[in-house]
This record gives sequence, structure tokens and C-alpha cells, in this order.
Amino acid sequence: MRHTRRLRWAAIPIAAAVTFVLAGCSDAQLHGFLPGFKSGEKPVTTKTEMVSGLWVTSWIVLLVVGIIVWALVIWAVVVYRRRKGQTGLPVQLRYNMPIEVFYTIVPFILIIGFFAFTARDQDAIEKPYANPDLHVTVYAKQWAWDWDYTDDDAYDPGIQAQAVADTGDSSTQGDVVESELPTLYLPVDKKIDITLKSRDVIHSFWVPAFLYKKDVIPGHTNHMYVTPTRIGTYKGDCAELCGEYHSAMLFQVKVVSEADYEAHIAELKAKGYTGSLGDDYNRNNNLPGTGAPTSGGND
Ligand SMILES: [Cu+2]
Repeated sequence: MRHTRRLRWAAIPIAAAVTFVLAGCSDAQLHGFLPGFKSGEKPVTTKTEMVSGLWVTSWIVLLVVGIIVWALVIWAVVVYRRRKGQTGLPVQLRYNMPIEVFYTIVPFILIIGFFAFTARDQDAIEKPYANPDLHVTVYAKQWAWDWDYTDDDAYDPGIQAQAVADTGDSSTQGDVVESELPTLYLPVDKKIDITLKSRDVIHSFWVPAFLYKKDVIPGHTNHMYVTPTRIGTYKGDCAELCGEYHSAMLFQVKVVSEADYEAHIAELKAKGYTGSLGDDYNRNNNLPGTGAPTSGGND
């Protein structure tokens, strides 16, 4: 009787504390501080909730394991510490079957669990769209990006990030001119099939706010399937060390309304960027399957 009453008294502050802690969580905290989450705003793409769910759940499980392990370590250190007057080795314990079975099976179950959930989510994220609304081809090149708006017969050649002129002001040192960054326009709420191709070496197309990146490999076509859901400008990087100016291989993604997207395409066409900047501009055309060159002639 006294025991249950004591439990009841303990339950009230615990419940209050848990409610208080969770209610005080911002959107960023609930999503494990991953980029792109803002209170009261939609996720950046249809897939970011899934990625953050996997991330946060993994952290919670691993923290629980960590707390148990740390508690056991501290307990062993405190309870079995050497006391005054003790000499020699303490009683040695080995071949304890129940403990060995326990610490083999528990990590095994954890690894199987992490694998299963990761495989399930990756499968969903990588699944090609059966009927994409839009096809875009991204060409990575040392050290910038070309955008090919395949369905709209327009393209946009990119240059590598330009440093802001050095005025001696240390606060702008190392900044880049944002208006000159290669900028990929994507219409909001459309299923977009992004084809990823490289003109030279291995690069990686990474938009941190999309919580996903994909390597761009010469001679191999990759895809990213994305449905952006929040209008905005998002930073992008090349995430694969690709040479001297890898760090200048920056870009932006602008998620815009359909009207703004159409306007941008019209703007590109007005500049004369009609058609496509296709594989012909790849630096390495001597790739398996291209058929050239077949023999080592000097002609
Ligand atoms: Cu690169």
C-alpha cells in the first residue's frame, strides 16, 4: 500500500517533467538538429521526415544503450573499488555463459533492427517515380554544375563560386558572390526525376536541406527522386573531393512556384540557352561503352 502510494507520488513529477521537456522542444530539436526544419513550416521535401525519423529514433535507442553501459561501468568502478588494506587481485570471473550470451545477442538484435529500418527507408527514398512531373539533368564538372531542363528544352551553364572582392574587411573574407552561383530552379510540389551525370571525375550532388546526397560518377548515370514541398533557397555542395577547387563547387537550389519556374525557363531561352548541353561536353568521352577509341592509331 505504502509502496504504490510512493510510486504514485513519483509518477506525478516524472510525467510533469517529461511533458515540460517535450513541450519545450523546438522543431529543430524534435528533428535531431538536422537542417531544414522550421517550426510552423512544411518539410523541405516529401522525404525529409522519414530521414529525420530514422536519425532521431537511432539516437534514442543508442542513448538508452549508452546510459545502461555507462551506469554499469560506474557501478562496477564504485562498488568493486579497491578498499584500504586490500592486496592482490580480486576474484577473477570468466566464462560466464549467461552474460556472454546476453552481450552477443543484444547487439545482434540492435544491428538487425538498424539494418531493417535503414533498408526499408532507403528503399522508399530510392524508388523511381513511375510518372515524374519533370525531368532535369544535372551535369557535374570540375568545378561547377550545368543544369539541363530536359523537358523544357533549356539549359543553364554554371561557373565555380566567385570570391567576394577583398576589401580588407575580415567579415566578408572567404564569402562568395551568391548571385553568381549555379542555381537550379525546381517547381514546388512536383515529382522530379533528377538525372545525375559527370563530365569528368566523381562528384557528389548534395543539398543538405534535402537530407540526401548522391554520387555523380563518370560513365554511370545516377538518379535522385525528389518532391520539394517548401518554397525557398537551399545551399548545395559537391560532397566528393574532386580536385583543386572542390571547395568552390557550390550551388543553390531555388524551390519556386510553377509560374516562377516557367518565368525562369523563359529567361534562359531569352539568353539563348535553348536546347541542351549534353554529353558532348563531357571531358572524358573515352569511356567503356562509347566505342572510342578502338585502336591506338596516331592518325
Ligand atoms: Cu565536385
